[in-house]
Amino acid sequence: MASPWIVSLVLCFVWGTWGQIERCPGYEAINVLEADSYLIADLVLIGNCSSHSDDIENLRLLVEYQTDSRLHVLITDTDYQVFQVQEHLLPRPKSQNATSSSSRLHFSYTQSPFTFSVTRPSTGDILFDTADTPLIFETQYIRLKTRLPSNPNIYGLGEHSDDFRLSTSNYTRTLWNAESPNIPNSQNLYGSHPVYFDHRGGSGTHGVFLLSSNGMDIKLGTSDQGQQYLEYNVIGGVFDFYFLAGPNPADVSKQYAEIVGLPALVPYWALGFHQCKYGYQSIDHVRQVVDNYSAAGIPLETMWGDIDYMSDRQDFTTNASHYPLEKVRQLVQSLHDNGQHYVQILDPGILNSGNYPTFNRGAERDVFLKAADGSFYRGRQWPGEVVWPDWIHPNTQGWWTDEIKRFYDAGSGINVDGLWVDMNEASNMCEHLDCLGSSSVQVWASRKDADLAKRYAGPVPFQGVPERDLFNPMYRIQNRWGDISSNTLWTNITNADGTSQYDTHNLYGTMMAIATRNALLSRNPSLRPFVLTRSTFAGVGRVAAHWFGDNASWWSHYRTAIRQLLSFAALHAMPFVGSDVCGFNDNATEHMCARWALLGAFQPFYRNHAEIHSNAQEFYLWPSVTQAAKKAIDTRYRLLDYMYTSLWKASSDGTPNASPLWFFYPSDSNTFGIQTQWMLGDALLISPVVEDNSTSVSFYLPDDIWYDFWTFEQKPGGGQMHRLDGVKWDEIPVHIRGGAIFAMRTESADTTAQVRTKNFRIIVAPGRDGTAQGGLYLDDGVSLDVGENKSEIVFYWDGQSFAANGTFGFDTDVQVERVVILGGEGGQVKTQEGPWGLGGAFGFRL
Ligand SMILES: *[C@@H]1O[C@H](CO)[C@@H](O)[C@H](O)[C@H]1NC(C)=O
Ligand SMILES: *[C@@H]1O[C@H](CO)[C@@H](O)[C@H](O)[C@H]1NC(C)=O
Ligand SMILES: *[C@@H]1O[C@H](CO)[C@@H](O)[C@H](O)[C@H]1NC(C)=O
Ligand SMILES: *[C@@H]1O[C@H](CO)[C@@H](O)[C@H](O)[C@H]1NC(C)=O
Ligand SMILES: *[C@@H]1O[C@H](CO)[C@@H](O)[C@H](O)[C@H]1NC(C)=O
Ligand SMILES: *[C@@H]1O[C@H](CO)[C@@H](O)[C@H](O)[C@H]1NC(C)=O
Ligand SMILES: *[C@@H]1O[C@H](CO)[C@@H](O)[C@H](O)[C@H]1NC(C)=O
Ligand SMILES: *[C@@H]1O[C@H](CO)[C@@H](O)[C@H](O)[C@H]1NC(C)=O
Ligand SMILES: *[C@@H]1O[C@H](CO)[C@@H](O)[C@H](O)[C@H]1NC(C)=O
Ligand SMILES: *[C@@H]1O[C@H](CO)[C@@H](O)[C@H](O)[C@H]1NC(C)=O
Ligand SMILES: CC(=O)N[C@H]1CO[C@H](CO)[C@@H](O)[C@@H]1O
Repeated sequence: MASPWIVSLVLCFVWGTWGQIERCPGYEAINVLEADSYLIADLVLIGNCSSHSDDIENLRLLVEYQTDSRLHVLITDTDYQVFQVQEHLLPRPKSQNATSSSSRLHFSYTQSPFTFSVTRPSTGDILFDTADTPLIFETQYIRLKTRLPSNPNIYGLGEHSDDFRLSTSNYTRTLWNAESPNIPNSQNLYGSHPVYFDHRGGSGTHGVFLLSSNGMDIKLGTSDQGQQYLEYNVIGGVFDFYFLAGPNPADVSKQYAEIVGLPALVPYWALGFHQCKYGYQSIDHVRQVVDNYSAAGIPLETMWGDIDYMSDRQDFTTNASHYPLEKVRQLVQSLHDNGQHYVQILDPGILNSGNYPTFNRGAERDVFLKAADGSFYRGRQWPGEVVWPDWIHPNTQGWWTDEIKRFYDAGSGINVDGLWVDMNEASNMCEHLDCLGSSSVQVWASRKDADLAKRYAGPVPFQGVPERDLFNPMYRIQNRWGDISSNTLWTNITNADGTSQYDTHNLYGTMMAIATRNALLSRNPSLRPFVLTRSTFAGVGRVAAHWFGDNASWWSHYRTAIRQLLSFAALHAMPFVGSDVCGFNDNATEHMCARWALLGAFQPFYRNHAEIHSNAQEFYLWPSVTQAAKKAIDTRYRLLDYMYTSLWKASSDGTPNASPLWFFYPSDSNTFGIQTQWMLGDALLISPVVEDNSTSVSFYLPDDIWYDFWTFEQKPGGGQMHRLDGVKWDEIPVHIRGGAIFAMRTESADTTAQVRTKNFRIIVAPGRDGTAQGGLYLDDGVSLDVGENKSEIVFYWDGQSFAANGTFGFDTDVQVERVVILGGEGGQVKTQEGPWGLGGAFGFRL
């Protein structure tokens, strides 16, 4: 805890700086060199600023027209000392050398003080403009402020639990990955994604990505002059901006994925229903849950193991009395025999004990972070006093891979199908900075002489400016835990490449996810890995899925799940996400759990999970929830290939698999604030009941043709709100967008493997012009590289004729049984009976 005099000292500094910061004169651009595809200049400090730390006097500006829709603006120090995210953690896209004349974005600048703007030449819109405030670029504080239109539509800057359309009045988004029980509003949560979408209705949508892992406050507000703004206040790093031209919302999503990487395609089985609980105290308990799901007739695809399975909560161990290895192996074998799956949790904190083999092997390979005296830096996590993997150390991947291969060996260990990495913000149960007093715990010193001077011998570019105050930077971001080192790793701890937690904190969880994916690949090179991570950073979708952390069994968090889905899937290139269904903390109630079972079925990742102190909340425990879950899973499983197709599309070009209505109706301002409905893929609009215990729902249908998913009837009244009363506990309104075609299995099954043997029917939903189109992607669902063994089928309906063409490389006996065409006269449905094989193009004329 900070003592009172520290608090007043800090206030003093803050007051002291505000006046000063207004006087900061900024930089002058000199030596400007302009070419067709780039612009470079030197930026020289005009006069002292030193608002929160030392000025960096000489900067370099690089502007690249990388593609016609991507403009890169990079402002660095000329010495290249300032930290930049390691290339291997976020490989940068290469410039395609577009030209300023062909680009959809135009860069212009003023020379002194240097400010810049980005415009959209086709409309003349000013998208970004720093004219009002000079740049500040110090060793521990960088600031840049852009004008926004009045009443702007800004989205993104996750992870947060706030409104999807961000508040722009005196609103701060702090990005600093943190343990976040009950995911509070207006605070920094588990992940950092410094990208926002600025949607300007009919005139286009653009995106702005600041590639920085440093802690920051992004402030949205209105100046005294009435000018709406967005201001970056970052405690280090460089200004590395990517401006994305859109102009359609989904174009921005794709352009963003081009930078941070396309998301990984998950295995098909991951779309099944998952069950987990912290507090399954024995393997027999787990077995009962599996059996009870089966007895209730609710398909269970994957059983999860939270930290209960471990011995004293240590990774790579089992509790000998309650989870004996042989019994765990038997359970996994029987799950596999039934076509079901098993996933276990791992935490980064490694018990600091010479009696713990995982620790010893790590110590041998010197993979743990070090304190100033060369001993292992210690903290507290579930097992007690722990040390922390330095994911950047060259030996760490090998150690982690070996641990995973040994413990999860198919022949002698637990043959998991995927891994779940938790607590990787990193969450340190040492709340206060001095919680590990040297007197109270025995220090197990490093076996190696840590020759830090040799190990960190520089100079290495981007390592971070030396001699910063890595512990108490003067600019205090609004971290929910106070000091930036609270409840996590000390920010002055150094990584093996000489960088420090101060700069890499927000990458820790992503590094663990990458290492875990690599380990799974090494364990089984031909299979698509499945990794679920709590902590995230921009681009982590390349390697992992994410759930929205430790929410609670509250109606408010049921609603939050929709906003978080919209943010991750549509804006952050992370398609495989979902909330803990029925809520993690606190006790679920029957009606809430029934509604959540339905809501979760239409989100990509579908897992019921509860905390140890919460009552059990398996779907089978209440009759109404059983009924809702059966119906939900039945529907989901028949739509599984539709969902898989949209995940495949996301992984091939970044098209979002779930999105807000304004992605489809960008000119309809009624849609801009909607955060209780979502488009799943390009055909289905999901509009769940959202009020507590309610059986009514109000939802919006944009001005278009819509069909009721459950009855196939055309729904009149596009362009207005609809109210539905008497929505039963096993009902959820779903509508089909006119103009879409999608495939559904004719029946569901107990497992996703069985679903894959069922035939299809194809639903054609003609739009206003009478036509429709859609697609279906098929492959074996598990191979990392399917080669040509895949089908990418496109469906067309022109009003009279149906055609299915594309590629048909996936060998299958499954057929299309029939094609159903909606929207006939008087609401009639026309059905054309097949069957047609899926080995080649087919079609018919009505
Ligand atoms: C900033 O102030 C320091 C100390 O007051 C001085 O040495 C330095 O020359 C100043 N720099 C500029 C660019 O004015
Ligand atoms: C773009 O230009 C740079 C510098 O001239 C060159 O090294 C690079 O290969 C070019 N890239 C492409 C895709 O043309
Ligand atoms: C802005 O928000 C901060 C923190 O939430 C609050 O202290 C401050 O009074 C607010 N300022 C205005 C002008 O509302
Ligand atoms: C499973 O069902 C049996 C029989 O209804 C019940 O006694 C048992 O408590 C249930 N176990 C779990 C973990 O749900
Ligand atoms: C094994 O699990 C039981 C039940 O949760 C627990 O009481 C016991 O402490 C655990 N033993 C170890 C070594 O973790
Ligand atoms: C980090 O700062 C703390 C507090 O000042 C200090 O005790 C510790 O030695 C520092 N650690 C390193 C690695 O510099
Ligand atoms: C959950 O229910 C249990 C038993 O019914 C009760 O002991 C516990 O206090 C409840 N938890 C909360 C947060 O209400
Ligand atoms: C919803 O129902 C639960 C019991 O199922 C009750 O405890 C809660 O107070 C109700 N909430 C509202 C807002 O009526
Ligand atoms: C595709 O299928 C063929 C025939 O089954 C097989 O020989 C080939 O190895 C497969 N290719 C890949 C990349 O899996
Ligand atoms: C598929 O069929 C449509 C409509 O008949 C046609 O426009 C399109 O060119 C075809 N594509 C391929 C790859 O054959
Ligand atoms: C396990 C866990 O995260 N529990 C937390 C739930 O939320 C409450 C309130 O924020 C915390 O006190 C618990 O630690």
